[in-house]
Amino acid sequence: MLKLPPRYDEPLPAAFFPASTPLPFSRADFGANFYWGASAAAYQTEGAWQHQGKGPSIWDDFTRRKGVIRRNEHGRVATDFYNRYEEDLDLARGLGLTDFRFSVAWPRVLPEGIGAVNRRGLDYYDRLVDACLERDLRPMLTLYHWDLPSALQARGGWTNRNIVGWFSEYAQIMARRLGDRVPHWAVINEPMVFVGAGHLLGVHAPGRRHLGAFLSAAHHATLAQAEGGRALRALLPDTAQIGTTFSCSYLTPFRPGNSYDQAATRRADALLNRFFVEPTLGLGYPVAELPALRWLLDRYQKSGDEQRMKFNFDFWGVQNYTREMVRFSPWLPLQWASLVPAKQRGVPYTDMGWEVFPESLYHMLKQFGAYPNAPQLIVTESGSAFPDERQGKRVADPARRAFLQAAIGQVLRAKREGVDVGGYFSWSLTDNFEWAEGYGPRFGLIHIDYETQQRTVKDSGRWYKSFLKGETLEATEANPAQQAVNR
Ligand code: IFM
Repeated sequence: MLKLPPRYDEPLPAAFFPASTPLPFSRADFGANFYWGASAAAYQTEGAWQHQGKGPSIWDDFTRRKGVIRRNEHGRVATDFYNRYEEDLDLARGLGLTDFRFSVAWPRVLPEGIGAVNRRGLDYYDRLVDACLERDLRPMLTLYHWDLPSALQARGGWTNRNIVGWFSEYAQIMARRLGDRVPHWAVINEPMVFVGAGHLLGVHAPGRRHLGAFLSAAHHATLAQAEGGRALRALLPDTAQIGTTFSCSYLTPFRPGNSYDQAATRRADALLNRFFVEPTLGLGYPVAELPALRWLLDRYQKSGDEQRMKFNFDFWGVQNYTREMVRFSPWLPLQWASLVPAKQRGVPYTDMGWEVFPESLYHMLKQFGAYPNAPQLIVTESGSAFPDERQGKRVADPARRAFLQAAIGQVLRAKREGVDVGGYFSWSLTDNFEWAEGYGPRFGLIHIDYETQQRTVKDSGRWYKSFLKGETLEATEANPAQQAVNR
């Protein structure tokens, strides 16, 4: 049977707007220095895949394989951000954002991954940064958002320990060129996703399904995230705020009173939420919960690595979309746990199949903020995908708008309870290429018509704009999701 994606029109299910949302609230509640942004990534938006000397990336290669991406889509044109960045930055400015997060395509700057620099590629990012600054948008630059140069993959990519040095050289090139103008640097985007989906599940580039590849890539990514931080700090000791970003999900046992599910939840938490975070603090990997990681230690960790994995980041980027429910599973050897899909649980879900559960962001901010030496947290991604339709000049997206309002409310809730949260970046500024899902799921505050590349600010974007202008979000009947809560 054809499974239609979920459509949520007003009134929305109550899950969109939890009663814990601290209404009313306005921008002023977050303080004057809070960063208000939106995020994007190179492969998902730039296009121009062979333009002006850019080398191929593993995503250029992976998307050429038949059947790995929905409808065999690819990022060769994407949202044409490479050519249209000024228009998009004008729109971002028009929304009243203070910050814009983008990533650099490593093979655009270094077509072979190392060695000769592609001057035109570097010039492009120079222009992009200047274009942000001209519009009073503070740039946050992510060094690695998954598009590894193919030339480095040919040498083993993340499974080759030399990647730590290759990555450091690349970081230094970017710091030397843009360090005078970029205040916020994010070293790596969501290591667990590109390592896990790319090396264990095989659904992302480079498409490997191998436990050894996963463990070695994971260890080298952990080393690279710290080494990248050190490279940036050495060159930009006074000017840069250096962070890195982590995917995370609030996890609860599927059967709350069941001790097997409870233990499985602790293991899944170690894998999905703690694995890349704790080594930065000098706590090492969560081996007690995941004994299988001894294999990683024995085979890939060298003497001195515990020190090398440490780095005192200025901020952690928290990237959260949903919660997961965990069930004991005898079939998954690494963690003996599986995630029960939202569809099977009968709860509202997004176009990604992810449960609509904005409180997850609050729980993860609390969890990360509870580490004794946690740096400042910045929500560098938060968002939701729903099918949108443009009607003339309008895109009515009540579900995304409510999700955005509720997520911002959950940030305030954590902040009021003492968590040091410095900013909120919505994923994403525009609709874009959603990896294995192609162009189907739409996360943007701005709609893209992929045939004409026409941009249309959605109702969620319009609401964000009025919120950033100072409008208060009231607990009134005017809010469609709140109506559902009040019914
Ligand atoms: O689109 C991705 C992004 O590249 C990384 N974080 C999650 C987003 C939604 O899946």
